[in-house]
Amino acid sequence: MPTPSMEDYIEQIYNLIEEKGYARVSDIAEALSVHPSSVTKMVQKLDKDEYLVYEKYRGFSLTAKGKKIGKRLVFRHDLLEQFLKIIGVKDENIYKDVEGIEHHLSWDAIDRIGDLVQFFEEEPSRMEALAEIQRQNENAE
Ligand SMILES: [Mn+2]
Repeated sequence: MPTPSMEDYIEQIYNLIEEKGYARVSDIAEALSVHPSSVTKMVQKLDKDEYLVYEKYRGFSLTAKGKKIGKRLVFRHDLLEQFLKIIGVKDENIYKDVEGIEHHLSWDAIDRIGDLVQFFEEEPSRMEALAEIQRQNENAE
């Protein structure tokens, strides 16, 4: 298993703080399916880089810098989920697929995907036209 990146950690810490008001090593380890010792190591690095403030035994809080990036990461994750849903990806695949691609796209690509999501949402007939193509392709298989 590849080591989850700093982005994954910041994203999960942001989500945990939003949901519960705090993030502990054990919560982060569970959210990312990693060993607590990996969390401790990464948290120290994130502390050093000023994304969060690490207080032993008390959990962490994100700095302004950490919050700002956390917010963008969660926005990106949610946008990509929306995008995959719109293009017809099965619900069961969406979370894993987003986790797989989210760190590898430029912010330019994210913004263009945002345009595309808007393009479909503004006019439901566009989604219907796409669904029609998908039905045709399914039937042709
Ligand atoms: Mn994610």
